[in-house]
Amino acid sequence: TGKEKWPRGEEKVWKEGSRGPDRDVPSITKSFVNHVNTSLARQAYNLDDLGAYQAAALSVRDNLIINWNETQLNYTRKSPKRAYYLSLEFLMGRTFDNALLNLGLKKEYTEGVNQLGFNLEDLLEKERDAGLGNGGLGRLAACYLDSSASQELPVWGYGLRYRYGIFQQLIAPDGSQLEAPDPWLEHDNPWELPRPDVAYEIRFYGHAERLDGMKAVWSGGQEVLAVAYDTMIPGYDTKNTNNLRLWESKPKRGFDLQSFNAGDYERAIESSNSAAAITSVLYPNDHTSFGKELRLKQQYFWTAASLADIIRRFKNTDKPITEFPDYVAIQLNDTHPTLAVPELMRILLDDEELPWETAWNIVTNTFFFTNHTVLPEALEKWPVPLMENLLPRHMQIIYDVNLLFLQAVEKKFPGDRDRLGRMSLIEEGFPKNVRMANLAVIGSRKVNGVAELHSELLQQTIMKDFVEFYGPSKFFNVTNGVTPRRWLDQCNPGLSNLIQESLRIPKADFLKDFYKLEGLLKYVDNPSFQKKWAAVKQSNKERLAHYIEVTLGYKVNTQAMFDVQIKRLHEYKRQTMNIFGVIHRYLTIKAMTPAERKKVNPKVVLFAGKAAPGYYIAKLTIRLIVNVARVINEDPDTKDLLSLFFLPDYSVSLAEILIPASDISQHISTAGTEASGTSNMKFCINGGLLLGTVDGANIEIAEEVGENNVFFFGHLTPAVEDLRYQHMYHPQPIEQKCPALARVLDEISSGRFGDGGVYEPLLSTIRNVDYYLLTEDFDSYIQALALVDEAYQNRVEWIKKSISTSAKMGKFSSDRAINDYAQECWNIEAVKLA
Ligand code: B1N
Repeated sequence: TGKEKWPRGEEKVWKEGSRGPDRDVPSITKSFVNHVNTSLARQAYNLDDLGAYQAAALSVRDNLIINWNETQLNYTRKSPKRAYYLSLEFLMGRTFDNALLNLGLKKEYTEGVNQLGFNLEDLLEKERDAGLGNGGLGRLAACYLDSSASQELPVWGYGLRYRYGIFQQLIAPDGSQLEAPDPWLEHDNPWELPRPDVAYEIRFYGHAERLDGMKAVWSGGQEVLAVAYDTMIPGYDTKNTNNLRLWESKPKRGFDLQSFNAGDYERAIESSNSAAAITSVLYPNDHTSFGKELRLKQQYFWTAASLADIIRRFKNTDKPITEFPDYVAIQLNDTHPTLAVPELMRILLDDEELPWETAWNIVTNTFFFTNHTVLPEALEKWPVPLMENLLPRHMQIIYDVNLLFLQAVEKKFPGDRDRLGRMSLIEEGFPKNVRMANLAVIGSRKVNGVAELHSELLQQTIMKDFVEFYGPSKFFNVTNGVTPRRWLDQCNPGLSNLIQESLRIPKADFLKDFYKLEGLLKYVDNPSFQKKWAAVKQSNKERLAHYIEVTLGYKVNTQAMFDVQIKRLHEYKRQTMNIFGVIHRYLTIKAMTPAERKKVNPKVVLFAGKAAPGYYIAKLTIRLIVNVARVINEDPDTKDLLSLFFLPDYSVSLAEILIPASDISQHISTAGTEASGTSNMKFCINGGLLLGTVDGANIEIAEEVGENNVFFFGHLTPAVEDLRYQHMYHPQPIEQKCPALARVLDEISSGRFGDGGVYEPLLSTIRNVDYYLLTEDFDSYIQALALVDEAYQNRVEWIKKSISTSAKMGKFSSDRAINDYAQECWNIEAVKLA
């Protein structure tokens, strides 16, 4: 609206004073030098790579801020409906390279820092990963921010600014995992903007006094300050720049003056320490809910601050509160932010003084809920006594919601007490627990899983009663996706360039419309293209080999097949089956004659991943892998044919090196346990083939790329329940069930890979209950591995598979996924910059 009055002072002076973006080399170097001299107070004489990275980052940040300001002003003026992505985890990785790519300034910065005596690649390496997440769930949130910004959708992320992200993983001399803190903020973070003026007081404890009706007053207790830090999220090939707002906790006052004056200094800082503790560290457990008070505090602190911020922004539009759901959609990333449901009720009832019905209507039209796992140990439950103490008013609201809800269930299914028991927000027991998934379902407009199979399973199992109550239309699927900017162009520039040359379209065309990759199909049989395709893979393997040599001191054979499994360590993901398979291969090669060995497909097996610090079996698995590697890599009989590495401290940045270099990757969870998986998508985009079970998004990948291009094995989901029942009630010795696996376990027990006794607790989980059914799938796994070897021997056929796979991965762009959410849930549209 060009006719708006200039808000302050002389428009001309403002306009002349405002700097445009620095897009040419001279402006970039000028800005860089200026930041060196002023922001860092340094000069050419005392500037190292770290300093140069910081100066370059600050100059890029200036560009981002200019775009961010323009975008946010545009949103404010147009007041479109907005969506908010509430996630306790954002696994962003590095920002610098991605910002350059999205701004389209990589060439200019390469040239600029070169003129000043630096190498851009070296500067990129100086940045620490923002590791504010555990794995897939957190990385998905990061991909969704990139896609939202790139498609000019008005979406903000809300999370916590952990002072320590996911721990650093070290490997001890005995092979086991050690954890060290991740001080990612040590050298300042140039990518964030502190917003000390954006702060909210968050209450804990105290008491809630009921007024008449459904209202109450919550007072007393402790108040903690939530302070905003903003991270700019640039869209690709657009000026549109969105925001990720992370909250830091601070004491409301520096310290308790009363105790201080009374001379009790320790007590004076105690409460200030406990306030700061809330955002001090990311919980490193995925797929387990512990019931720890600090975790509940994190969840409330974050949801309350985010809602206060969202409501303040909404109120600035002067719309009546009843129109809230017309302007605001909030996505709950798993159950972690479910307290937002009673918190919004509290605000609407107690502050806005709306009647219950009106308030509940607003709530249930605002929230949308994504579930990410069906594993029972991951389902969040909070002990009622803990909730009552920490959040007394929310507990009242939860009881009220429950009462009205169960009355409605009773009306629809009269006399069905079991059903009421299952659907209740309160699980009976000592103590009672609040079931967060039930609360999230009841409080949301729609509920989705993250891949077709997972969404089906949800509806058939943990949400069955709710599907029967609400009808099926409340439940749907959004298959996950990943951003092609980071997971193709940024991590694999060689491949991205080759694709561009061949398709003869601007990069932005296929990076923003990923289905365009299908154009590659016409080159599948073209020998010169095949050669180029293979050459890119080869150079990525060499890049990885260099990394392995630098970090582990081993030279690897880059002519060998690279077989990769990288993900959190978990029994359901069955890294155990992979390492047992490696041992099986080792024993097989050992038993061969030299002539037979000549026919073996040489292979490098790579693992990486962190184990939750308290997850004993997962940590033992790491120890086993490391110690098996020590034996295999030193054995002169086999080491040219088989080598094995555990790469420590898996991260987004390490994934960016590993994924483009893989020939085959493993996604071998017990059928029905991996909700989706997202690295499976990243490997296939980069022309790595997939060895997997019929689980999660593997199924949809095979549907897209063709089953002949995927190596599937193992039992299917419907068989799993039966098999487990058999294992429980008709156990059979492992020697009968699966002799090949029994042999491998015996070799481990016998001490072939170091003290066998160490691994007994791990081996006995498989010999006894075998909950994840290794003994059922191992034989078909070994057969599948043999098929992989056979296929790799015909290199041309393999390359064809690789090209055809990449070409058909369009569906798995997070642009598609985010559009599904925008249309199915949020009802938001792109907001163009004028
Ligand atoms: O979410 C990913 C999926 O692709 C994976 O299959 C799924 O395992 C992962 C509690 C989780 N599910 N649940 C979690 C993380 C942290 C936590 O505290 C649970 N992570 C997943 C993206 O949809």
